[in-house]
Amino acid sequence: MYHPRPPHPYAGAPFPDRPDVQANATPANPPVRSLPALRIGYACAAVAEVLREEDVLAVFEFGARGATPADPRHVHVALETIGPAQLEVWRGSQAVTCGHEGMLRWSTDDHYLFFAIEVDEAPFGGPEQAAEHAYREIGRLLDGFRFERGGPAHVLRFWNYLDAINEGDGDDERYRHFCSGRARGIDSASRNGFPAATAIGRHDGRRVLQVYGLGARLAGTAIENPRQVSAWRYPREYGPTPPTFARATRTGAGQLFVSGTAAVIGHASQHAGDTAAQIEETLNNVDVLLATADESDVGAAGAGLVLKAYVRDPVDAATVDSRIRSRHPALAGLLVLVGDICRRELRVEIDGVHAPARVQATDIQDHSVV
Ligand code: 3EB
Repeated sequence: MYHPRPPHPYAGAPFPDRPDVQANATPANPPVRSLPALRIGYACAAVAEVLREEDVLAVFEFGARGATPADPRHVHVALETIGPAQLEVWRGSQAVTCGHEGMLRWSTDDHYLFFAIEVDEAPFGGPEQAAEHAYREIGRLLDGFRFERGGPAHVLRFWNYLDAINEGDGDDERYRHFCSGRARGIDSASRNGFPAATAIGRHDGRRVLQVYGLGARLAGTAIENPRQVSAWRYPREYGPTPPTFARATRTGAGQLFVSGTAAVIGHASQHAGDTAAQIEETLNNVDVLLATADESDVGAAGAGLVLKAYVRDPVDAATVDSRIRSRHPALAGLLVLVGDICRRELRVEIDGVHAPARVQATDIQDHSVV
């Protein structure tokens, strides 16, 4: 369907299924071959209260203003919310330990590893070097990390937030600089291929690159979208270094992390400037991705889907919210944030996670904060 193009350095980057290698399995510590689901939901609550619960792996506080976090599990993302300030809460399945390691914060329930880093761009001279540094630091954490029950952490998912993502023309756009630095720094964090990702622009004027992500005891499997050229194969017109992410990651728990998805078909943006048409196209892309990933039980209603939508212009928030809810009335959660998408003509992007019914029944619904 798409024209062949010269191989890119990342062309064919494999994401092989790795058997779960559990180095120190003993009769007292038998190998655990399955992964409990990560419980993800949104809440309107006080951060301090949520952090008191011992299974909380991470709390993301969205909103223009937020406290400077002290607890390593607390991240403030300065994207405006529509309505009251909102929290996203990740819960593990047993008591969490956490700490700081240089500029990094991390937490683990011994199944999952959460990590976050904020890098001030100024000392690095811009988003490119800041991104390279952020990803190298994450790589160093991963290289040194072992779960107590054995084995390294495999990255499943990254989120990236930077100020003024579309500033600068052509190859000087800050997003393109970010992509170049990320590609150089991401080695240790992408041994099995690229994880799913999101990259969104903030409007807070703080030139601080924020990267956070999730690793797990079991490697994930990358899934690409047949309607879209793989991002790491984007042609030169989108910048000197293609974005290094997979369209989705299937986790060892059976959950599906969906990358930031926009109205891109092949490699081209569709419906420039038309939010209503872009949101339908974006939802079509998500549907095709879910079908490709064999999420047969998601159904048209979107049961088990927890989504986030990013709108460039707050004026579009209500339309986006209602279009998503009418396509997926059984949605488990939706948060609409104001943020810039990495191509200027794109007005909306969606990401999220789907938990199959089997996973929800045992792990999610009992504890969900939605
Ligand atoms: C796209 O399809 C839209 O650079 O990490 C989506 C998800 C997008 C992740 C990234 C970019 C990224 O290309 C943009």
